[in-house]
Amino acid sequence: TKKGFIFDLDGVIVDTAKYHFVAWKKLAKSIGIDFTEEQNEQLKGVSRVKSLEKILEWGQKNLSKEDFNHLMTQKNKDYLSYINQMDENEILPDVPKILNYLIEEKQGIALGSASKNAVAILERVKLIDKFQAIIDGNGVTKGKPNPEVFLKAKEKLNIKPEDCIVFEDAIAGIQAANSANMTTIGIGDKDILKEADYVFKDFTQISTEFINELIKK
Ligand code: B16
Ligand code: MG
Repeated sequence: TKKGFIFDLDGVIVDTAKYHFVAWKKLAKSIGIDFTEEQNEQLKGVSRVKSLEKILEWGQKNLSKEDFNHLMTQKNKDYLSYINQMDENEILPDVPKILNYLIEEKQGIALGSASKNAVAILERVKLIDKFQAIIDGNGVTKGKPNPEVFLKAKEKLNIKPEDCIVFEDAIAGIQAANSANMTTIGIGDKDILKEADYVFKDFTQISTEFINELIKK
C-alpha cells in the first residue's frame, strides 16, 4: 500500500539547530541574557515566537511588542545569513538514500516543519523536488505538540493517519505525531525520545528493509 512518510526538517534532514543557536545567542547577549546550548535544546521544534518568549522568560525580561518584533526580525536576518551559505553537504547522512528509496517505491513524501524558512532551506540543499507536499511554519497556526502540521501534511498527501510515518527529532514533534495517530520514528537519543514507536540515532541506522516493512504493514 501507499504510505505517507512525513519528515521534520531541522534535526532530521539538516542540522540547522547550530545556526539557530548562534543567532539566538547573539540576540540574547544584545539584551543582557545568557543563553546556553541546553536551553537551545529546549527550543527544538518550537516556533520562532515561542522561542523568543522562552528566552525572555529564562532571562526574566519583559519587552514591548515593538522591541519584541524588532528582535525577531533581527534574529531571522542573522539566521538567514547562515542559511544562505548552506549547500548539499549539509544534508544529514543517508537522508537522500531513504528519500530516493521512497520515491522508487512510489510512496507519499511530505515535509512537516515548524520553520518559516523551510522552503529556502530545502532549495539550498537541493531537496525540494523530493517532496510532494510541504507544510511549514507559514501554513499552521498551532505549533507542535499540536498535531496540526502533520494532519495538514496527510491531507495534502491524501493518506489516512494510520498509514503515515513521521520522522522527528523533537519530543514535541513525536507527541504531535502520536496524537495525530501516526507511526513515529524518533531520530536521536532513545532516552529522550521514549514516546516514539521506534528510535534511531540517525538515518545511517535505518535500512531499506526496515522501510519496506513499514510500507507492507
Ligand atoms: P524559523 P523543525 C524548527 O524546525 C526548529 O527546530 C526550531 O528550533 C525553530 O525555532 C523553528 O523551526 C522555527 O524556525 O525561525 O526558521 O521559522 O524542527 O520543526 O523543522
Ligand atoms: Mg526538528
